[in-house]
Amino acid sequence: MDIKENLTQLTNEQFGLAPDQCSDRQLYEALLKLTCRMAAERPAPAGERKLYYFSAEFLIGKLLDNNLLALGIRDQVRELLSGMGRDLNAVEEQEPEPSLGNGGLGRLAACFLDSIAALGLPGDGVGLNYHYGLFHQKFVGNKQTETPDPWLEQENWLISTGKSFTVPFGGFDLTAKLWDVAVPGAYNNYANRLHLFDVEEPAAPPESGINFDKTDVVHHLTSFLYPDDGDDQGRLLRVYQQYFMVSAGAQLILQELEERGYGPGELADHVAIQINDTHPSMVIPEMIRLLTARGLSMDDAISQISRACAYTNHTILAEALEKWPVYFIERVAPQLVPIIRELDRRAREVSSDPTVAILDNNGLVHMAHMDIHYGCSVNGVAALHTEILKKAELKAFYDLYPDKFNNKTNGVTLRRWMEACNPDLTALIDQCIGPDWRQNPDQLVGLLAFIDDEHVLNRLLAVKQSAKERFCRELRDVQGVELDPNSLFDVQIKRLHEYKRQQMNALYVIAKYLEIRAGRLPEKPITVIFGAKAAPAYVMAKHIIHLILCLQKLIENDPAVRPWLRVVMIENYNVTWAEQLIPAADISEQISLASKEASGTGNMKLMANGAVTLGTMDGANVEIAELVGPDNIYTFGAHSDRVIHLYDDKGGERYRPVDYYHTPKVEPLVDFLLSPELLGIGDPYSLAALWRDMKGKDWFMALLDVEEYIAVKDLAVRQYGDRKSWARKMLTNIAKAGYFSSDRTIKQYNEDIWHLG
Ligand code: 26Q
Repeated sequence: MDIKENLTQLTNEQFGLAPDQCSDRQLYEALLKLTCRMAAERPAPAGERKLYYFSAEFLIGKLLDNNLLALGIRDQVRELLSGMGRDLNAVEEQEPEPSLGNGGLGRLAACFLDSIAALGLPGDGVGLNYHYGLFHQKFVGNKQTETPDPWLEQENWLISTGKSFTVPFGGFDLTAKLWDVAVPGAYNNYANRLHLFDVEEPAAPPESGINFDKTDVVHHLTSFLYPDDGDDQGRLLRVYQQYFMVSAGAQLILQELEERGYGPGELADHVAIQINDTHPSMVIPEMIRLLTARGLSMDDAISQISRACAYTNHTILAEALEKWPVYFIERVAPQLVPIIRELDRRAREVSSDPTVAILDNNGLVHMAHMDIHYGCSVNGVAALHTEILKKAELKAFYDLYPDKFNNKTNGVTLRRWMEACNPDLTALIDQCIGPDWRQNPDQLVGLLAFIDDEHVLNRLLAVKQSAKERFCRELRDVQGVELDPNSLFDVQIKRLHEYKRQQMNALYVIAKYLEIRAGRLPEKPITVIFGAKAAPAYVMAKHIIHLILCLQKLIENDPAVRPWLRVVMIENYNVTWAEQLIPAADISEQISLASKEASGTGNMKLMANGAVTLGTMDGANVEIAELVGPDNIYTFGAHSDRVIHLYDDKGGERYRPVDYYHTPKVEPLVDFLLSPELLGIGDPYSLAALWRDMKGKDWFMALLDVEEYIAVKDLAVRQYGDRKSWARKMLTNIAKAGYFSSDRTIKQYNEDIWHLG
């Protein structure tokens, strides 16, 4: 049966209507059913070894468009609908976004599943079915407020498997029901699965706000995704979530192993487990528990798990490394405590260095330490990040196990982040180099043959211009803000964190504001666009959002400045906004304090869509800079070795923000936070708190780099005026983006770690 007949049958069955009589909503539901069914019918890829990618987050974003593309029916459906006078985009707007992740780590997991399936490798995701994803952000009185984000509708992507597992918590058992989301592979006829576990009786929706009874574990275990800055009261529930996920996941692995005809003693030959940061680390003791219960000796169980498991580190911020009090684990999963103690005892036999122990003197279990001792691989997510892990953060472990350490520079799926979100650019690339770059993204370098082709350069500029216009229409419709699509779009989109230094970008805005007020106009009107959520309990991050929103307001109401400089913060920035904004960006802001951003992945998405990076030598920016060369990127700021030196007490040289504050260029910018203009708009307490912090603490050294940042950004704005030369920069960035395809990353994981046969 072809697509048209299928769709007609579905709309008839469900609504008693022909497709052309259906509302967008009805068409969405019918297409969801159709694609869900087609994907679910596909077989899993075969292989001697199967991967289980364990992650507390899978930020999958909307799935309809993505799945139509992977199933190879996107163009067909689009034409079918347009033949009926309907628009696929309008239908796709009906889909709620599943925001089952905080940011980079969760989105990376989603890109990886897409690539694993596209490469035809056997690999499933294992995670939790949160009923509310990351909170919905609203701005009220120039401040962020949070409301719950329900995404699960009656019609959704979850496939009921009928499978369930009993998870033994201290004092009670809980049934984990397994739901699957099908992950169809592009270019083949296979599909993998994203396994999402849920409680049997999820709680009713909360009455208001995002607070709930965190002690009612039975009903609330899967209610909410935790924000990446865990507040204390939720910490215990987070451990419950983690154990629920890994226990049910480990039981699923053993069940599938048995179904494939293998015994528990053959686990490592047939199973690879990737631990996405430390959130799933309890899978190690849990699997040991299950294996010994099935008759393996402790030695054999440890040997199996150690060959099967691999760990990815995503952060070098010490405060983000998970350490759970042993009494938490005693309460949540007491059966794991003797196993963890045994693992600690054995680790102490390998090394007497107390800094590599699993259990420390304060009764904390260091989850990463367990992963490193009892996994076969430890990887960082960009070259610089892995080097810093080896030389600094995890040096003691690197000395112990040099062969376990390896780098896997992140990547993004170009199917979602070019093909799906930027069809005009995709068409232009196809016309230049043909369609094969999809399966072989390195072929994008073929675009360099057009570096002097005026026609191609002009079309590239036109593609960018129309993406900007499209974005402006969307923003006007949704948020009521009108922007100038002829201005330069300077884009910083990522979680709000002090180390990412949105505050430094705000200081640039202040610098420009003051110059324009003084009569010095920029070469080109600039629109500074932010998208960022702050963890609800992260006070300083909220002060920074407040500052940005106050600047937005100030400039909106200033007719002298407004034609030259605008600031806008997108409300509720999420994957769906990213898909619209990334094609429209001219400058990609990647300005973290060097050494702090493990990789970044937005930098890759923006580059692939022709934005030019303005960044520090941090994370994957370093690799971007190497690939595109100095003419096609703007870099600035202190390098990571200097930053690391400024942090350690040994050198005697410490960073003191006041030394940088008391300079003629910087002081007026910082002091503007307390200007009558801003105090007239904002909350004096919040602005003063931020002012005090910048001057007196500035832990992430914004003042160290701000002068150079402003100078380099001004240079970029000037050079943007030379349209032809800018188009060449754009083209070079796109041409070199092939390296950042997650297909490349996954091939490397497979070759070096998973060996999926
Ligand atoms: C921890 C404890 C309690 C509650 C929440 C958390 C938590 C949750 C999520 C801590 C961290 C995260 C997410 C981290 C993250 O997204 N890291 C990013 O990973 C990307 C993919 O590798 C990198 O590109 C980014 O550089 C890195 O910041």
